[in-house]
Amino acid sequence: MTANFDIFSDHHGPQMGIEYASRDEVTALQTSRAKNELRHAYYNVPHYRRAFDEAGVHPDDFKELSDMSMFPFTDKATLRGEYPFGMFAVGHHQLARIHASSGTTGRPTVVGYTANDVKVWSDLVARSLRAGGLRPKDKVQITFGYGLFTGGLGAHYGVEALGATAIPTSGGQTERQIQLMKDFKPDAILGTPSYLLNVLDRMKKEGMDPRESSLRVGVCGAEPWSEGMRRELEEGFGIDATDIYGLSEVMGPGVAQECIETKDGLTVWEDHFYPEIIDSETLQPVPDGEYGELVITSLTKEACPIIRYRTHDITRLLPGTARSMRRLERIKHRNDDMIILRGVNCFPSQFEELITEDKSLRPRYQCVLSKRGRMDHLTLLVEHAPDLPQNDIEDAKIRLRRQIKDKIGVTVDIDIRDHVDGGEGKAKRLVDNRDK
Ligand code: DLL
Repeated sequence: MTANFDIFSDHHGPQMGIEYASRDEVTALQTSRAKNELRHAYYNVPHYRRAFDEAGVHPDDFKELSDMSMFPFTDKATLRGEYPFGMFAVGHHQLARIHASSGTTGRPTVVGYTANDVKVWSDLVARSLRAGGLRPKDKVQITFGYGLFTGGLGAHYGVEALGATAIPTSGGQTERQIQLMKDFKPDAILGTPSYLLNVLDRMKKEGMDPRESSLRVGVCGAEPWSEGMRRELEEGFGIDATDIYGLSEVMGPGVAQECIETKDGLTVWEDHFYPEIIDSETLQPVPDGEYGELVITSLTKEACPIIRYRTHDITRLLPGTARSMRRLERIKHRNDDMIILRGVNCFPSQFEELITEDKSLRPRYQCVLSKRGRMDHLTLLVEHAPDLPQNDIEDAKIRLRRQIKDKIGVTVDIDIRDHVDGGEGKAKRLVDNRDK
């Protein structure tokens, strides 16, 4: 789908302001903000003072952006170790909100926001949604979960800050979502791509044509998704679908957003975040254009400044296009999602690319790891298209197995079913049964 949308049109406003600032202006702003943020972290969060002292660095050593590499990393384990409020730089009376990320194991990571943090976050989500194709006149169905997860409330405040109308349906209850969609006629929908695919499939199953819905745009994120998934959603609903990125430890949704006019990766809002890509083995920064792990430093956060947070997301930094700030390539996987099969490294996203190319399969799948003897073994559960005859299922199975062998170089078992649970929030792509 191409965006029938003009960036110069009146409802977008002129190309001015920080989104279109020159590289030099962005660098100057980042440098002065990073100095403040490093000092704020050092003087107000005991963990950072300890970690900087141990590394032998002081905020005054920071003179230019490349000096950031002297400072120690922060990761999920750091936040867990400081559970619940050890990473907060302000007193409780200054907090407007607390969120937490459940994670699959261990203690949750907890993040706090001052009223100003909530305002900045809302403005960044509003900026993201506008870049992703939303307009102030739009009605927006928000299917991200509301609660401790940052998706629902983060999106909600952004929709309101944009001046648009929020329809806070949260996740799940798909039939009700569809009924409300028919009755309220939203212009846009926000949610995880796997959940929007659920909605699409349910509509078709009930004999509706999703292309006849009132939707014009979908802004999707919170989990990796592929170009194939984008195609499914765009063609299925007759919409433009753009990508939104963020993580709770850094803020929530709205750290980076794909612009609808180019759909070429996610612009990082560099006035509030300083992104780096590191080699996850040497932990050294790599130049723009090279792949590695994304590390983010907040530049303006009051309640929970975050210094060099290791996201574990694999991507690379690219020059700006629709905006002057740098882009992240679509995030296809995390380095902790890697599966190693007889020495070959692979990721769920690679299977997804092949699955979405096959019309007899749906991009609803799960990678199940188990042990066979001493060897790791992978079974790929995949859903087939509705009403596919048994013979075609068998053919699809042989085809996919061969494709995986040829293109990824691994041998896996394929189990094609009429239903694979897609979940209501983030899809669980990897199930590790190796201990069972
Ligand atoms: O998922 C925040 C969010 C909500 C982002 C709604 C976008 C929309 P967490 O639960 O802390 O926060 O999970 C963060 O999710 O490190 C990525 O691995 C993954 N992720 C988030 N957005 C994308 C995306 C929210 N657009 C983790 N593409 C991140 C790929 C994504 N992965």
